[in-house]
Amino acid sequence: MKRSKQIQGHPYIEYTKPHYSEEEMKSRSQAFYEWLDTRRTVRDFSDKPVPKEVIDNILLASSTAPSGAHKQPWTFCVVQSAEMKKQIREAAEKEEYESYHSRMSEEWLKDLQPLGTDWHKPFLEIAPYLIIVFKRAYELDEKGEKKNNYYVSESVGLASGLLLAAIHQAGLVALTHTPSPMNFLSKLLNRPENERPFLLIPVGYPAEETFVPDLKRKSLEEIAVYY
Ligand code: IYR
Repeated sequence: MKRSKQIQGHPYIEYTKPHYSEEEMKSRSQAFYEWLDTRRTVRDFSDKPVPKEVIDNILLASSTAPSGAHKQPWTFCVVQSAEMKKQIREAAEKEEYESYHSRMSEEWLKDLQPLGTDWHKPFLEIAPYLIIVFKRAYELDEKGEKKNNYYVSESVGLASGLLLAAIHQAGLVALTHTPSPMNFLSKLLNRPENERPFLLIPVGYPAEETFVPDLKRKSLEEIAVYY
């Protein structure tokens, strides 16, 4: 039984972690890194259905992320309906067409060449689920008064990272898609004024034959400075 107590009038609950030996920690952390390193962004999806329970679980996993003042300032919209997916694809492709043809710089387009992206977004109709992550800029209480959320982008970014890890752990793949501008999603999904679209994440199985760019990840020396 976990012990509980009051601290300054607020409820606290005992927190314990299993104790690993240094050897165990080394092998666990290495195994976790090697497993995460097998996650890839995939752009070719299968239309094979995925049980809703899996999506429910990955959303709950994502929602364990730390957040400013524990406000959990996120809403996940899960789109399954073929009709809604079609509308999202049409609206996203319209914006992306503009982006690829006039809004993005030459340098940006060149940087994207190895990834093979363009304005066509068929995955928005093929993937069995589209998860649209919304950030909640503020809350409205019962009286309609604005209540603050804190570090909203940081919080929703953390939740999105855990979401991608949970998707990977379930044996599925995802694409972090950022159609720009994204406000068409608020309109199509009829979201309230306090919510802003953050990421559009198709989720499903990879297509039968899937190739991904042969990317290399930065070395420890490139990403870390020890003082
Ligand atoms: N949002 C566009 C373009 C795009 C931009 C970056 I930075 C990427 O890493 C990938 C794509 C699109 O989704 O195609």
